[in-house]
Amino acid sequence: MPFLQDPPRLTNAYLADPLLRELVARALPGALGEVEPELEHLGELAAGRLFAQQAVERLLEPRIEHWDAWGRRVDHIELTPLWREAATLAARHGLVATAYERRHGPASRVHQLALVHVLEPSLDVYACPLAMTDGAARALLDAGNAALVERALPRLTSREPARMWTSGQWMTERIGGSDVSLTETVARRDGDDWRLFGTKWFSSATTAEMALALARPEGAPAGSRGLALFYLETRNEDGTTNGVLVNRLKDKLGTRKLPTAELTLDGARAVPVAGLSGGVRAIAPMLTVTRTWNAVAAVAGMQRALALARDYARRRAAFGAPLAEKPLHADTLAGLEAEREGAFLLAFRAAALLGASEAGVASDAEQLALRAVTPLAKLTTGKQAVAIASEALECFGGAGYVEDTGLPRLLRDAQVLPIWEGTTNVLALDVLRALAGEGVGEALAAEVNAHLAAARDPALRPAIEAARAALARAEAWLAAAAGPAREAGARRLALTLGRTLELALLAAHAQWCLDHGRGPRALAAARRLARHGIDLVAEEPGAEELELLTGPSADGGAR
Ligand code: MFK
Repeated sequence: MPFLQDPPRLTNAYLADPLLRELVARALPGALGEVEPELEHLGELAAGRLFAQQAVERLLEPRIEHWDAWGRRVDHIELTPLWREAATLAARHGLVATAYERRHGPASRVHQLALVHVLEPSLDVYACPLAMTDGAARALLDAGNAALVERALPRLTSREPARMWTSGQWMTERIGGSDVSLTETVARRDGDDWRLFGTKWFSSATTAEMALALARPEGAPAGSRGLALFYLETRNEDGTTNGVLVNRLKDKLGTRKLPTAELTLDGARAVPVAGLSGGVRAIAPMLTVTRTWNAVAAVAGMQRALALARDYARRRAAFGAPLAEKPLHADTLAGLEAEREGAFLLAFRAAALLGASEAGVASDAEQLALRAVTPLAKLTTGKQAVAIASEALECFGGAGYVEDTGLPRLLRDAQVLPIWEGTTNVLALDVLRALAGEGVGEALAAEVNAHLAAARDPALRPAIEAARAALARAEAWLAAAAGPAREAGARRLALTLGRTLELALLAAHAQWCLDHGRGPRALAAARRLARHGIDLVAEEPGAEELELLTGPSADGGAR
């Protein structure tokens, strides 16, 4: 007997996302007539033709040809058709350019990333090369290297598909991973040029025309201070490779359309971006941008997963009624939506702060808060993205575990978000470092308090109280914790701060919705998020517990 079940369907990815529409209305009130038609157009494309094409291409993957028919090393990577179309769409719709044209001043980052939010879930992680491209543009501008800006920026921010370049971000090495201070790639002088020799172990989107790479100039000291940031183009003018050999493509859990490669740099001609040291400092602006994109990709993925799960709940009947009418299923979906709304507002707050900073209008406190909000947004939303994708798959029962529904991809592609661009723990330590900076903790607290102060409706009181209590506990912990306990608690602290800011943003947004006739949905989400719990600092274990759970006793004394 055939099993006939209506598959989940999508409707316009912009129009069917009230939270995104509210954000756009708040951030770009004077420009709605200009930005909304494009968002609606892309929303239609994302939910319609591109969504269908994703299903058709489900099994396609990029392929690498190392040699041409006549024995020349070419390392040609053939992308999937949807990725080729994504490159065209990205240029035409200014998915990078919008941030640099800055037609809407400080709100240009929100505008740009709203476009990304609508399209990315239908572009099979094409956000990866775009994030790095955007980050490279930012790093070159911040380094103030006029020659490189003049050469690369018009390409990186082009709206012409044939002219637009993408950039790689080459940091990770076999020995290094998160700890880039161990970088082995060396830069040797060759007349007026520099040449890079070494191996890059994870290079995402290897079809890029250029890359920013960390390398150690010959004779420079060990450690990260001895690293410099280099600019290189991957091909020579005649199309031959610039000393960049693609050894193989990675066989990854997800992001399967994204060609991630292991590279050998064998004399790649390169140019220092900002002198011959301080490479980590020089690449930090790129990380700020890519981590913001990561947070936006996380919330975009959550929205896609929940849109599918909600639609399916109306089509799928079990135990005598559509799932949407089953109290437990509806309660599950409501909890996921509340998490998504907090995460969404945090990701876009990071974007708004970045936009204000780039436009030169951020207050001193906003500038300081940005340093902490970026890693907080990246690490908090990355974890939520995996949890929500996992729950969303479960909403489909067995179908969520079956490949040709297209659903498992949602979980696989979410799982990269807490890993690349700094794992949760690496970013939690980054938050600790950021909070050690003068005024950063105060600026972050002021940020939380300002949003809470905007929330006046009495129904928001439990959410406000939960956020105030969590912030106070985090501040007390930070003032008291020292030594290994401080490091051990870094993740709990960071997730508490991330979730607290989410709740504060959601409370303020709920108030805006009430004030502007947008209804009580966000208020319900704020109340629900507060009940989920936002304070992980409270869960701090003792040192003895840590030893019992990770020491020899955890392996039955096997060590
Ligand atoms: C959908 C979106 C897709 C996104 C694209 C995906 C592409 C995927 C490609 C990758 O995964 S690339 C690899 C990603 N790898 C990482 O993100 C590295 C993770 N490790 C870290 O982030 C470490 O924290 C770090 C390497 C930065 C630590 O290095 P150090 O040298 O031990 O750091 P240190 O000494 O704290 O900082 C050196 C300088 O940089 C300092 O400035 P000063 O020299 O002026 O003192 C720091 O203040 C500055 N800095 C470090 N992190 C910063 C920063 N500045 C601003 N923001 C930061 N986050």
